[in-house]
Amino acid sequence: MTEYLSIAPEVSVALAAGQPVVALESTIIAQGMPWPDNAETAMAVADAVRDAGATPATVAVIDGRLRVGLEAREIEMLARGGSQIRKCSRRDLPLAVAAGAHGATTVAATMIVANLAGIKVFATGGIGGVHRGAQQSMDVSADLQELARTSVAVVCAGAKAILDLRLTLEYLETYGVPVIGYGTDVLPAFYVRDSGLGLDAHFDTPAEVAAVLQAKWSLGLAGGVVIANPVPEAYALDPDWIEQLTAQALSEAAADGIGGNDATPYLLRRVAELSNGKSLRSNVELVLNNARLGAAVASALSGLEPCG
Ligand code: PSU
Ligand code: MN
Repeated sequence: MTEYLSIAPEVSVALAAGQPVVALESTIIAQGMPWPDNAETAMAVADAVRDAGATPATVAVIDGRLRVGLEAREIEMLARGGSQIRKCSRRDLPLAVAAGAHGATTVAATMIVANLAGIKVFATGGIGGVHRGAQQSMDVSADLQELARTSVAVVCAGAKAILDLRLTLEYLETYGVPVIGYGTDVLPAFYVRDSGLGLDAHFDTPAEVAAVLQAKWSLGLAGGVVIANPVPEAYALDPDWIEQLTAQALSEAAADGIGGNDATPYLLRRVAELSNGKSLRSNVELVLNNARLGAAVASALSGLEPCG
């Protein structure tokens, strides 16, 4: 495995010392935001993790190697490459590795690599989910299967309303993935704090969240946990307005025949354009907010007995 995996010295030192580490994904850099906001955000997110007392570990495939902890120039390369960089979910990892290519890792692929490195907490913007119309298209993000099997906690602002959030929660329930509201009783919907869908757990401190992770993995219940952290009030957007823009982006995607791997990046980009960048501002702030919570949860977890 070390033939394929390389962990940055700073990250391996922290892991060996039992210090908190937070994994970060790279699809959000290459496909999730436009240049140069993507590069600036990636750096700011790593700084936010550091300021909160943990070590950031951005995950990507670089020249065919699974990398945990990137240098600034590598983050910039992925950010400039944008959609030219291969978006890597579970199925794509071996292809990118064997080809010696670069790849931006999704939530699913980042969980896989974080787990290989021994990192338990991962912070991002939003997870993939069951797409609207999945009854016909069968478009269900591989992120959900990964959450079912790989023991990494994912801090996110819920999932975008470009998805069918009710079906996404059903899927997670079926596969035994706890969805915890942080400071909320309802699933946040990315730019919006309240999707209207209730959750079964609500915690207000990182220590309570860490106790759930500890209990789950100590019990041998493999798989992830979704820690749903609403976008800060000041950056939340109007739900009706965002819904309208989302509906327009979805119908344009259908008209352009966009599907599969390209669906999520297309919809993200279109909603950002239609909102004159307001959605991007909100996106940046919610990712920073998740990075801070990720660092706090990783710190709380590092104070507990090793589990799983
Ligand atoms: N949601 C966002 N921004 C993103 C993504 C999701 O708000 O950048 C990315 C994440 O990397 C997620 C991926 O894992 O899209 C899901 O893609 P798909 O639906 O193709 O699995
Ligand atoms: Mn998909």
